[in-house]
Amino acid sequence: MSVTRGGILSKVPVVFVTDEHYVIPTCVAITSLLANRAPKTFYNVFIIGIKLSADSIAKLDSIAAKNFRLKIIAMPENKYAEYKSIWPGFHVTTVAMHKFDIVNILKNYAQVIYLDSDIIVQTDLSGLHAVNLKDNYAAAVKDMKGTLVNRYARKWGLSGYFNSGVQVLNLKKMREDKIFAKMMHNLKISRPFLTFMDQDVFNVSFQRKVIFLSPLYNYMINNIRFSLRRQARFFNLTKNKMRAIIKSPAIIHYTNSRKPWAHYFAPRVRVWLQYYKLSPYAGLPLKRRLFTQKDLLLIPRILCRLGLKYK
Ligand SMILES: [Mn+2]
Repeated sequence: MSVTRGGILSKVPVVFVTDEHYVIPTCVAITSLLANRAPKTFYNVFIIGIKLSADSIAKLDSIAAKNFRLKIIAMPENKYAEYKSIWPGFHVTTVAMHKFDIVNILKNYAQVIYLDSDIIVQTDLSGLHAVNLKDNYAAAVKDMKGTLVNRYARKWGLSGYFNSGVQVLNLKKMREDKIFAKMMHNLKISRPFLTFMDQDVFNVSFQRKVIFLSPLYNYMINNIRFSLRRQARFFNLTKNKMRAIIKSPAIIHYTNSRKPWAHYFAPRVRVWLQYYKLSPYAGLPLKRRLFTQKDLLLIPRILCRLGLKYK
């Protein structure tokens, strides 16, 4: 453990997985992580990078801060080709495969925080990293839309269904119980039914060995579709507590299709832009759209409502 003049540093390993497509949000997420940490937190950030361009690598490497180390782990192409030859018709996204593979890639680590790239961190995460996982595989937040709308918990026969975008992973226990092999097996047998594939595989493979965290640590933008009362009830919190979390979550997760880097009008777009302006991409214009594909489909319906068009 490193010792500094101010005392002992708490080392927090954080893992991201990104391809070229998600480099900008990854940089912005890291920028927010560093902007909001405690003075004694040392972030050891690992980027599992899939086919990143030289410019993207340079941008990631240009993020510099005290008590911070960033390591890009460039993954070889066709790493999972063997699975393709074993199972005909095998198809999963490469990013998802690398998420399962964290347990093997970071083989010297016992416990890490995994973060999706579509997030903003608003607090220090050493407290989250210190969660005692005991013999659970992970700590994560329940996915409200996935549970109530998509009914994934019922579909997979689970008592709880978590979102895989923010997870404290017990890599040690996962290795002991050969979870990677289990994940590959579940991927194979459940493939025809999967609609939300990598999150389902995490849920089915971990079964009930998961600690459910407060929504503070993964406030999913999708939850704004539910009333305050319903959110409070789902997470077993008082309305006041729930309101405080919605107002200022430790982690904002942009789970909806309107991503702030791609759309002018998106929930919590301003907070995302604030960190974008502090990131290595500041000054480079984003390619944002006014409408999503879904919005365009709504136009005829809106015109009908206004009496401007008849069915
Ligand atoms: Mn996500």
